[in-house]
Amino acid sequence: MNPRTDRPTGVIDRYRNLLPVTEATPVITLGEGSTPLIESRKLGALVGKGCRVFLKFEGANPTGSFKDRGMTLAVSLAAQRGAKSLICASTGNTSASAAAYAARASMRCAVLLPSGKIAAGKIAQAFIYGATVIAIDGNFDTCLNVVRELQQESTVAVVNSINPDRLEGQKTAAFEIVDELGDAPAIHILPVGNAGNITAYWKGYQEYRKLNRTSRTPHMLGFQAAGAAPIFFDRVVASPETAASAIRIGNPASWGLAKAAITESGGAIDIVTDDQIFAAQSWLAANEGVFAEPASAASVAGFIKCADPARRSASCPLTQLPEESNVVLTLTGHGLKDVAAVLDRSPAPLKAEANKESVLRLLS
Ligand code: AN7
Repeated sequence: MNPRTDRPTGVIDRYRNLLPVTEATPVITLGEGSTPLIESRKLGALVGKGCRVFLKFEGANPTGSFKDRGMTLAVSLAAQRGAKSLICASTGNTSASAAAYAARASMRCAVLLPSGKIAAGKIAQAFIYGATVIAIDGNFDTCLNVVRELQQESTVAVVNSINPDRLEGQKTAAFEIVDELGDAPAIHILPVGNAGNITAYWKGYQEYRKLNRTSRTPHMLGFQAAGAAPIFFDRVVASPETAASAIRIGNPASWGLAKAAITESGGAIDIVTDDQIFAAQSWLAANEGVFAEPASAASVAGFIKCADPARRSASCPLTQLPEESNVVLTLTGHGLKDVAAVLDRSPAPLKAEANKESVLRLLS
């Protein structure tokens, strides 16, 4: 606990009993977790029936994404096992988080990134936290294959979500939601890339159900970008394409686990186009004051799509949403990670002379 505020100093501190740590585990933390759960009345109004919609804003984590939850655990346990260096493949957020927690643990960190496909803010993070940044001529899936090879040949700790410690940490987001709402939501919506997060949430909700801390588990509803939707189309996408670079993944590592989460929860996987993603990102910022990166806006785009009975599929869990249900959307990363995605579609600023009349003319 933080001695002055009683606030937990991170997810290991907050949920120690439900995580695979011991007293001997050195806790490498930046105070991640305990992120805001923000109600959107405007999204709630789209489904009506007294339903409430909440945004779990993971952009408020120390490096600006949900990855910090898994990274505190993965790096703490790696440190306990004596690791001196970390490696990961990434579409940007995992590398930013790994680099930060490695710095915190005085470990070396190398990140393998698809060349030219990482948002500038995320690359800047990898550099400033002191990681060795390696650009690979290929996509994320190619990078992860190289990491898998390295895993067999060396003693570095791999901190991709193929490391189960990552998912253990990430499940704490589900705990927080139940702790705050008093029960699990009816539906949980989130973007899907490498499919670790949907797997982790489902694990968290199931564990809380077994402990009787919830009366139910939610339907898990995942959204992939239309050009990078291997789970939706049920086949590997060799050349995934989407402007939501974080989820530009064609062969997800947790594919099978994600399918299990969807099936067991009575959920679904669906797609949204880049245009829908950008429209949702803009809508969210301008209507709720919440700036999420494009991949995160897939949650909102998906909710908006499925709130419309004419556009959702018959199997969409929103079709049978009972009255007065809660729906939670995870916003996985902060909008400031990728400012180019916004500036590229924004107009130039209005120009005024440095006097009152000139400004007033523009406001009228
Ligand atoms: C903002 O950083 O895969 O389905 O290497 O950064 O658990 O992969 C990022 C994924 C959603 C998808 N939203 O989560 C990486 C990486 C954001 C992300 C996802 C990612 P998963």
